[in-house]
Amino acid sequence: MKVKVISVLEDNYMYLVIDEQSKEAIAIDPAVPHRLLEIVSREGVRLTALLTTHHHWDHARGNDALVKELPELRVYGGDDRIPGLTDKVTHGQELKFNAINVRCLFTPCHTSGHMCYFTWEDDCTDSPAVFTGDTLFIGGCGRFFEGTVEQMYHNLTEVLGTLPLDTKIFCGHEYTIKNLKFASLVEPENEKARDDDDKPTVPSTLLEEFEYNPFLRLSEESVQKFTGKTDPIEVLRVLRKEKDNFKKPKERVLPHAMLALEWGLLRP
Ligand code: GBP
Ligand code: ZN
Repeated sequence: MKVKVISVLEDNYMYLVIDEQSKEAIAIDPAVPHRLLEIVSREGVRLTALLTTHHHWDHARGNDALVKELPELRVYGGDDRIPGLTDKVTHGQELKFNAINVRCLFTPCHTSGHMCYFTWEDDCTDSPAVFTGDTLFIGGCGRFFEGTVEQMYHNLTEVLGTLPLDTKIFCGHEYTIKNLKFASLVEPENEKARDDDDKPTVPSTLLEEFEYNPFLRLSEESVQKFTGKTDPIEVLRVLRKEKDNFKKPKERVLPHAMLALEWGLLRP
């Protein structure tokens, strides 16, 4: 199983997953059809299915054009708002595309019909992979547009957090640098939360995420201290609220500098 990572639009990822034996492939969130088709033909593979994580246009808007081009395509997803949907999937449902196995994981909250897709290959020693759309990012998580903190807690701890630790994480957006800036604000003492530019983008692994992603570290004392809460759901609620407001890190520093000036601690 080979995963081609394709950067599109401002900061989205779409993915082409290839079964090298059969030369058949499936795509995850193919938002820019002509880019996908270019790669499909360059790789010499046959595209058989689209897996859509959620209905947002920057993930799902390519479906119609692809189905027009390749009318046999199956379109999987968990939300009726997904264009071209042919197969609505449910939690735990397993799909098979030659040697590629997919388990659908229902993770509502970013949108009410969000699905993640856990994949592994038959008779293969490779690590499994999970396509997390806008539920889990490298170093962060998705906004709660259509769901509750309780749902995201369940998604992060029970659904994604219990996958094998070596599972590769392929997410829907490249937000890593900004997420790690927030992570090092939450846990300044956590070496792993540093916002070095050479930090991995996709894929990371679940084990790595447990080391620096504050949204998967709700029981850590440092994260509890930052949020002023101990109940993990409350910790998550505060973390998400802080991240929603975490726009321009410099603005957070500025008021302190102004105060220091006022107090005569700094020379203008
Ligand atoms: C930033 O802060 O860098 N660019 C901004 C954030 C996923 S995309 C943009 C943002 O809010 N991104 C969404 C998110 O969940 N971010 C996690 C975070 O900020 O921590 N989207 O494109 C977003 O889902 C969208 C599309 C949203 C259609 C609503 C509709 Br309707
Ligand atoms: Zn989204």
